[in-house]
Amino acid sequence: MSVRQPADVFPRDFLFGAATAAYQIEGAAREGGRGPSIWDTFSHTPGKVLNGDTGDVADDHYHRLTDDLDLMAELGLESYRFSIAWPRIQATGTGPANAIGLDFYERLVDGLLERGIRPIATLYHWDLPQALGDLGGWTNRATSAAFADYAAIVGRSLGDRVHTWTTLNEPWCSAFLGYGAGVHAPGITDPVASVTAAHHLNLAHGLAIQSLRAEVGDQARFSVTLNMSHLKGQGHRADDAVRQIDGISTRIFLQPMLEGSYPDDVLADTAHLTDWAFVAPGDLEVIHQPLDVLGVNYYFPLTVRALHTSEADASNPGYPGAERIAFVEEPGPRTAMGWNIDPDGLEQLLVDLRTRYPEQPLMITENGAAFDDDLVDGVVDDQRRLDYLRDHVAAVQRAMRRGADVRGYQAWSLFDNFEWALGYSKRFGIVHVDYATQVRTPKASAHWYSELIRRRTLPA
Ligand code: IFM
Repeated sequence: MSVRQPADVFPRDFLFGAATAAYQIEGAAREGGRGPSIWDTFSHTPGKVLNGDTGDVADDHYHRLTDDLDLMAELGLESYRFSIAWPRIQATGTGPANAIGLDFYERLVDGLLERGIRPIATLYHWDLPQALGDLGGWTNRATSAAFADYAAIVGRSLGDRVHTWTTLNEPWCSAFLGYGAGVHAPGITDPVASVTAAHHLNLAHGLAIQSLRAEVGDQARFSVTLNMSHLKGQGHRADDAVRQIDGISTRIFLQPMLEGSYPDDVLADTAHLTDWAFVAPGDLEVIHQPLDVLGVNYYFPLTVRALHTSEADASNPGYPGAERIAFVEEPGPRTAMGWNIDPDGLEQLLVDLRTRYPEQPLMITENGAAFDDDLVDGVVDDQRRLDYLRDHVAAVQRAMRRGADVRGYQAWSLFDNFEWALGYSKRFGIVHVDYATQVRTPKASAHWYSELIRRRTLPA
């Protein structure tokens, strides 16, 4: 006789975990044979990162691995999503593997497994080896091939122990913040370069899945993580405004990956910029690989509107081709990033994905909030983050009741860390990090999250 779980209990195999990324927490930037990445260069360039912050030390996780693993176990995490720093494995992005770098991730993965925590490994969370950056980075097709070689190296050594492999984290940020808006490394502001980079990231994803599958076979699951928003339209031609932003931010990745084609409307919207000659015959077949899981990073909704003919073009360097679309500031509660808080947006996003790709399992690979925390007498009472997490987990549950096949939830982030161009000014962690002493203090949200994982149900 099967025992049915009550509808408000998360399934046993639903993975509750937390996420981080290498450059944001590891530090040890010049140790163990690690080569420089484009983020080392960018953060060391005056004026690029707030307060001149860099990832040189970050959370010093590289040296505190065992204590950090113990903390994850104390919190009861069922999974841990981390990224592998490509320049630790290949200092210049090509050539033989660096044994010291591989050893660090072997110790991380083995340490997770010893504690009963499933490893979810991301191959690329933005720290491209600088030597590849010097050759054009993601505008250079050769970078995609180099990425496949790197994937094979890592797959060969860790493949049998990683639960889920993720190729890229948020390729929109890599392509459009890195090569279009220039606010992320490598800091280039060229719309054509940004669209070219998007294609080479797609190609890298497909090639890496092929390499990983060849090395790992059926022993792991394979995925990619996209940042997605819930889009709302306003004003005249509201649907068109949503369509354009959705196209250049999400469907430019999702459709080639899951359907093997670029959206016609994205090709048309960008036709004045590029003829897409960088797409070679056969590329779309390579990009179109079956995915065991699609990773969803959700933080906020976005409202957009089409400009009237009397209005000047909008300045949207992260959205080439969408020059006639404006972003609308919505009232309502916001996080310290200025992002609107909208759990219903997550529910709707998941339901929409389920409608478009009914067979595709999903996982929330990032969700969380930055707030200005105070550490008082060893306690961080981050009620607003706790509320944010609780309301978004509840939204995931509602989406699951409406048919979305969601396999897990990874809170962003396990630790306060280096928030890219904003340096250490924004704290996303459920664990507070004192950057002067490196003392870790679980916040109220971490205690709440532990309890959720233990009970597997949201308190009424
Ligand atoms: O810190 C980032 C992370 O690296 C990628 N997703 C969004 C987070 C918050 O901005």
